[in-house]
Amino acid sequence: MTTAIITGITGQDGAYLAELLLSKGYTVYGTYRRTSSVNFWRIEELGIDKNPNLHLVEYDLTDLSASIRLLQTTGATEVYNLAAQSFVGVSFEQPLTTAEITGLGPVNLLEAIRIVNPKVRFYQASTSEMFGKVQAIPQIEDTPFYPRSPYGVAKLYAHWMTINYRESYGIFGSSGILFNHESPLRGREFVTRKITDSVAKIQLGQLDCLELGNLDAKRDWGFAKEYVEGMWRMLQADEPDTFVLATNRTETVRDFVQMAFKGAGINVEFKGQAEGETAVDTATGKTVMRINPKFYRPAEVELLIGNPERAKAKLGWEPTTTLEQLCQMMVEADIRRNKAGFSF
Ligand code: NDP
Ligand code: GDR
Repeated sequence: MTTAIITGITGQDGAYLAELLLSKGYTVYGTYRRTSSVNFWRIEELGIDKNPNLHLVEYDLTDLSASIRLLQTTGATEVYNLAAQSFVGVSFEQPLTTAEITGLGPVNLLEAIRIVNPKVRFYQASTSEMFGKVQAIPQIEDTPFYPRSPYGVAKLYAHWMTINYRESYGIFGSSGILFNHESPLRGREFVTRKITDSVAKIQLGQLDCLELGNLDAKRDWGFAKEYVEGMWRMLQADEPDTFVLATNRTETVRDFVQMAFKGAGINVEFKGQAEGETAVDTATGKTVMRINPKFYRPAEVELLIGNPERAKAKLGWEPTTTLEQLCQMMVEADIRRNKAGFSF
């Protein structure tokens, strides 16, 4: 039986990855941070919170001694580092905290592996945000990086440190450059879930209007459950490597807004331009989406689209869920939750 550590089990990917590893017979140590009210809603929703092979461990990625103890006490042979300050918008307000957690944090784990057991396999959650102001379309593993946020810069440091520990110490460190991936378990601060949750509330008469920032940003959105399968495959490969996971399709935030309203049976028409742009319900004439400049970012990543050819060739990984199916799944989950008076 393999033992794995997942840092960030309270997050979207941590929950899906724990579900996957448990289904494969793993013993899983999932880490969470001590806060005044810890929230395990995702692993509860997946029905794995009481699985006897899942152990929840209090841990903070910024603590080297805790990282060493985590490796020592669990005896894990695979470590999936999913923990991060992961919200790009917040990274502009908290650049140092983001650097400490998202940039330096993974080095604590790499050092712990070097000290405790250099044979441990390590997965680093890298990101398409490292491409930022893109230097090629579509982006692949060798596309030059140009991060556009403190988050992107911090992730780039951790990405190169993973490669450096691979080359310097022979550590099996693989880095997944994952493009945006979403699901009903996505945090509500991220744009897709913010949209589907608000659309559900509008459809149920619980909200009048959704407020957004840049509608022109284009993203390559996939389904999170399929992406965690790719993480696992990276650590089962013969050699450590860097892999892009993406769908090779890109759409604007505006397209996603239209798709989500359609999924809730509401037809919308976009009117006006720039800060004055709105979406109007064609049946009622009501404004259901408007721009609030407070959601604009100081520097924006305008376009992301990834080609996952290497992952397909070397790992046999391929996404299958379409953006329409993903959006519909999220809208339906949010309608169900909001109807029941519950929405995390
Ligand atoms: P989430 O924001 O949902 O989860 C992040 C997790 O990290 C949470 O469990 C959070 O805990 C934990 N965490 C934050 N700070 C610390 C800390 N100091 N010590 C320990 N744990 C901490 O992210 P996702 O699940 O969406 O993403 C997983 C990883 O993949 C992240 O590293 C993200 O940056 C990266 N990524 C995500 C992509 C996506 O589209 N989802 C794409 C590419 C990369 P808490 O609940 O206490 O805040
Ligand atoms: P992103 O995701 O920054 O790509 O990072 P997010 O969903 O936050 O933004 C996507 C795009 O939508 C635009 N946008 C808004 N975004 C938010 N959050 N809220 C709004 O109201 C809004 N209006 C427009 C943004 O400007 C942006 O262009 C995510 C995170 O999961 C990272 O951790 C991960 O590394 C990357 O995806 C890949």
